[in-house]
Amino acid sequence: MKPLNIGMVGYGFMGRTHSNGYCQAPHFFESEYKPVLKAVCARNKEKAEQFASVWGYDSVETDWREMLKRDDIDAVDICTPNNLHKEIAIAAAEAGKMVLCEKPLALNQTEGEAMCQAVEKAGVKNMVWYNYRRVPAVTLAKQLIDEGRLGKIFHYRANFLQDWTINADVPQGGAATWRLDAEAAGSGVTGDLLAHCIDTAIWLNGGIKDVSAMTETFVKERVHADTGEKKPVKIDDACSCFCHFDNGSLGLFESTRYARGHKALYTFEINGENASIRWDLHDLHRLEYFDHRDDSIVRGWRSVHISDGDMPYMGNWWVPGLNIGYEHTFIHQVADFLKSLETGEAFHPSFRDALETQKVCDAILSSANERVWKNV
Ligand code: 4PW
Repeated sequence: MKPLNIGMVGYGFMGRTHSNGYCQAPHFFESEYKPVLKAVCARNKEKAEQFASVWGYDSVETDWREMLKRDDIDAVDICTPNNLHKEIAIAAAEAGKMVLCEKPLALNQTEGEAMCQAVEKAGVKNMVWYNYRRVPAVTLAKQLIDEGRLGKIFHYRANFLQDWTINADVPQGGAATWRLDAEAAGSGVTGDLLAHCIDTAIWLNGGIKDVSAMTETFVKERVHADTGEKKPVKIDDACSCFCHFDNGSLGLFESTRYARGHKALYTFEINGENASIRWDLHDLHRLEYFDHRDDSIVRGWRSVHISDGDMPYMGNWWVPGLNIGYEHTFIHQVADFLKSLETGEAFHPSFRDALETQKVCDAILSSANERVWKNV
């Protein structure tokens, strides 16, 4: 087996999901390549060492630039806050490393474009961790749409709802809450949550032409974890948006962290002339399907349980009837990336694919600011 030596920058929640993906993929998916956890990099050495010992990383670095100098690192995985993606990704590409970057790709389109140019100029493999593409039910949705089962698509609607920032005492900044700090995150729910909906939508239903959006920041000031001072909140707490897709269908999206009762409710529904599908992250192993061509006496919404071996990815898991979950999306992403190294086929989503989502997010934010429709 050929080793794929991983150097990870950052060690938070996403560091754990990715590390688990690297560890598990070779146990369930055959490949010439095997990820090797070579180094984890973080400014706090003690925490990095603790992380390294839990996940089995061989070594620890405290400066990512030093890690990039190492010959024993093939791929750099960026799990830092969003404001560090660009600098690390470009330097990693220039050092000839593959670059695996957490979503969203960048703080904005300009940064994203520079990152795309860097990986393309260096000719290094790259990917962005939009993991929901690899929920088996979502991959099945892609298959059904590509087979033409839905027919012409009229509507695409998606929501990503959470409720963890309703309390005004939640700080901005800091290790756990950098997502509320515009300097670190770039935007709020648009880049953090809606970006997932947009990525999936573009993958399933094609490009987005234009958008009309509104955003709101419900809690206007929060203590900054670094300084203890109250500061204006500059991220969007909620975002609602209409769009036109290139294929003529209409899109409707909503993301918020103020939907009491919802912790991570990602849902979408797609309506075509022949059939509709809908999916819900809280019941992620099912795809709801309605086909108008069914005999009228048995026509209705079917709840397809994704477990048989002929369903996407499922032949590699347990026996029919048994569920898999959220962490498996990252395992699938690693497995597909390893496969793309083996076959030379393009991997999705690449930096270039993720730039399309970035462009839509930028257009959404400027539409909301200027209160006008924006072309993407
Ligand atoms: O990327 C997203 C995160 O930032 C995730 O998919 C869910 O929402 C879980 O945490 C946040």
